[in-house]
Amino acid sequence: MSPNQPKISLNPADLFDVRAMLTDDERMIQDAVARFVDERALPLMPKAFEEGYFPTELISEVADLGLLGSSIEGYNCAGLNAVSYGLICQELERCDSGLRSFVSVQSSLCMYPIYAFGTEEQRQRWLPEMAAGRAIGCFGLTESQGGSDPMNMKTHAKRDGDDWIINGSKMWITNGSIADLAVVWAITDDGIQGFIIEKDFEGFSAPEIKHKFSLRASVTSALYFDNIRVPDSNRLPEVKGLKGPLSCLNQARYGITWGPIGAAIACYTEVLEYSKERILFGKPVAGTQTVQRRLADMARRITTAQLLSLQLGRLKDSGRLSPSQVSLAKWNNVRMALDIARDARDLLGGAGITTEYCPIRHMLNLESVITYEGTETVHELIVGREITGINAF
Ligand code: TGC
Ligand code: FAD
Repeated sequence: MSPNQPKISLNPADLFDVRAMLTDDERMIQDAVARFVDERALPLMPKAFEEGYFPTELISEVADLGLLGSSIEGYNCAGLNAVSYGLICQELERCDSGLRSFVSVQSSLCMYPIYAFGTEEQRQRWLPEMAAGRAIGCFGLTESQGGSDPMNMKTHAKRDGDDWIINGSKMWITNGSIADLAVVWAITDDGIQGFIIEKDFEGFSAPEIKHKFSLRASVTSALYFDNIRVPDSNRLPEVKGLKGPLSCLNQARYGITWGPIGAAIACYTEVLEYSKERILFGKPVAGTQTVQRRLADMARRITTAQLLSLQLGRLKDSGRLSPSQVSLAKWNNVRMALDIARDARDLLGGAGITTEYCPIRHMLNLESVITYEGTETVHELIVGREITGINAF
């Protein structure tokens, strides 16, 4: 560096200028979602979280922005690349993990399997409606006896003429009670298969799970299937076996590597400003070595996560993505955000325990994010299996 070169001023929330590595289109998409978050979504979130509801008035707005099924080509979807989808998740989760969850489930877990494994008729029927936010979807894989081990599912579908009879239940299902359709994975004589269950099918119910301390601004439900008769035309014919649901999880987990970066940035920027203004022992608390080390550590971990997700996105866009790379990034980035949210909460002192500041809300949300879409341990073991060649599950 020449001694005369002017000092470059760095953005504390983007110390390695990751934004400069984005294309103009990617930056434009990020800015549009950031504006929506700041102006429309963020003002609603503390109340929604406190009172425990998902602000459904945002659905048509996220649809108008093209955020539902944004990676899908055709069917009135935006056909964006993977990095753009990641940036969408990052900005939405800067608001609240519940808002990002809504979009992840609709896009990656419900629209994606219909697009990838459905018939043309199913795509034509559901995808444009879902892109417009007029039909809401959910994804039923987890069951109460153990979500980490979906191969052990009990929900089953039995062939009956041109129909299937489905019995069983699913647990912890995002969007369940507000969904018009559920993509449900059930065991059949021919292995695991996916079915589209419509909300008015007789024998289907989706009661909301209450008393949550986490993801309070998101709908979480149980799904019950009591002798539901489902026509074969509602079966997803193009996939059999666990690789069906796991391929969907791959899409959603990829987005989840980006989302928590947004949550972490929200906590870090808020506490950075607070600690510069908080005067203790006659000086800003940000002027103490301990607090500076903690803030610097947050910046270090956010920077690492940003670089990880961007490279993951570039790998995905070039068709070179491996599921274990997604696992490593989901594990790293959610852990990073949860640790930052907890530390930011502490740096706010007593002020950190109300919804006036965001860290406690993000911290509580991230307790779900570290569990769903594969727990931290599941992702560690996927990476462990990749590097040792030994399955430790
Ligand atoms: P294994 O028996 O080896 O493999 C089965 C088949 O699946 C293939 N496969 C994948 N395909 C695509 N993407 C992936 N990530 C895949 N992983 C495996 C595999 O090649 C094989 O195919 P084939 O053709 O040979 O049959 O199964 P495994 O040992 O890999 O799986 C074990 C384990 C523990 C990794 C898996 O069961 C697992 O991931 N468990 C965690 C379950 C989970 O994440 N559930 C999430 C539920 S959905 C949710 O939480 C939504 S929250 C949404 C929100 O609100 O945002
Ligand atoms: P378990 O699988 O019972 O795990 C319990 C503990 O055991 C965990 O700490 C786990 O890491 C550990 N463990 C598991 N296996 C091993 C092992 N081999 N070695 C060591 N430790 C192990 N599911 C859906 O299908 N659709 C949804 O939309 C959805 N949304 C969700 C929303 C929320 C808010 C939450 C909380 C969950 C949601 N889930 C959804 C379910 C989620 O995917 C599961 O909670 C998750 O997969 C873990 O399953 P489990 O809760 O049954 O925990």
